[in-house]
Amino acid sequence: MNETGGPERVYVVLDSFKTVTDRFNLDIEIESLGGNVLVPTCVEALDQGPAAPGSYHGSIAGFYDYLEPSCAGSPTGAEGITQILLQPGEELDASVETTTGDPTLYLLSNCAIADSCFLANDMGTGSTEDIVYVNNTASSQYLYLVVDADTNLDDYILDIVIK
Ligand SMILES: [Ca+2]
Ligand SMILES: [Ca+2]
Repeated sequence: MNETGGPERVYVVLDSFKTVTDRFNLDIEIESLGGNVLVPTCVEALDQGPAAPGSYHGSIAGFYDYLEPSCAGSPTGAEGITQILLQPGEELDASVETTTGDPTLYLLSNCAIADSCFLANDMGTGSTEDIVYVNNTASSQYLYLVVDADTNLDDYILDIVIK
């Protein structure tokens, strides 16, 4: 990831132990990351409105521990929240990667009420986690996606896919 704030030149090298004579295919993807999509409080998540699908790089350093839903194992670290809007039949695929800690991802139906947590995933003990949810109801749903942990997290990359 280019974190310099300006353009950065890097070199991709194809190397091997033998002389490569065959054809090869090299796939290179360059993706622009959005900024902070997670906010510290329910009120700010409501103000911000639904997150657009995409990949975001931000930080939740300095956020607070307001939410400790039991459905997510009562995570005692600070959390970041973003609103998600799902139309009927749409699927949310969210995944998070953090530079430190052991994140938990969960969904709230009401961002002011921790016990409105209805789906959580804390399968991994490392720095990545993902969650999948399908709106099988007949109406659109406003949900709140939360990145939380037992200890305070810092930088994150959050991918939000809605299909
Ligand atoms: Ca928390
Ligand atoms: Ca985890």
